[in-house]
Amino acid sequence: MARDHVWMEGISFPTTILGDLKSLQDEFVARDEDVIVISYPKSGTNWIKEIINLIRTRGDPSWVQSVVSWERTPWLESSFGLELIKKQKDARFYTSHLPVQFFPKTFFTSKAKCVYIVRNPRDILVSGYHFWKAVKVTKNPDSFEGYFEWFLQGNVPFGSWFDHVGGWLQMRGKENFLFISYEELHQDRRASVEKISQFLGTKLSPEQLDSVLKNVTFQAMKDNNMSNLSLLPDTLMDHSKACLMRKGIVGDWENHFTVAQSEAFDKVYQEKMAGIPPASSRGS
Ligand code: PPS
Repeated sequence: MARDHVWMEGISFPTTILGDLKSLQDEFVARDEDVIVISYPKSGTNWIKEIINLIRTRGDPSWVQSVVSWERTPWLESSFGLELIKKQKDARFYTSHLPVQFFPKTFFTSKAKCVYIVRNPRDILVSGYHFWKAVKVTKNPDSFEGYFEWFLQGNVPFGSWFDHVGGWLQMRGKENFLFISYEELHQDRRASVEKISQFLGTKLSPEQLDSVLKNVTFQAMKDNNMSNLSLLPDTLMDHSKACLMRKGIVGDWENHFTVAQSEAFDKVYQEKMAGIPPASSRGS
């Protein structure tokens, strides 16, 4: 059954969002040793999480093959995730889709390391259109045309892509921030994993690196029930309608957008992103 969004300060969220984001912002204490993956939904969050989990285990896949991803790398903005983060001891690793203005204040004065993944927003739109149809804790799109408009207006989970990316890109240049793109991961997975492990200060042997790479292919993650979200409870997701590991390609938007939609998207992109240089990847 379709649900609606929850609105806070003009931003729409899934109904699983913490009721009190203000307390999270004021009271959560980020630690210098924390590692956080931050992203706009459908950017490749789970891919980066898997890579970092495997870097942390130096390529040993037993952890990613035995513990579900939302317990390995909990969500900061859900009460379930927040409780797990509080129980994590050293070297906490968690994740968030929150826009920058909702993030815990202590984070900005800490040395916590953040990996922010960006993706071509056209592919994000397509990925979200398919995924949100199956999610029971947010508003479900009923047509691609309708969802296209919602996306441009920012009436989608976690708000406008343009505002999210524009907000977080202000952190560019800080040494505890790494911006990486879905497209560069696709183009050169080995170089990207090396870049992430270097950022995290973990030196991998050639064998360990090979094992990370082997376990983060699209097929390996699709086949891993601990990573593909197939074990999410039916109360959250209708697994007959969509799956996380859908296509995993660059440029699927070209199979969905009409010429008119492509032109309309470009126009909004130019307007909203004027003056904001793209991250390490193409945003357009
Ligand atoms: S979520 O629900 O917001 O956390 O989704 P997120 O993980 O950010 O994004 C899901 C998309 O990432 C693709 N994905 C991958 N692509 C290539 N290789 C690997 N290993 C991989 N893992 C996840 C996934 O297929 C979703 O993209 P689409 O375009 O829908 O296939």
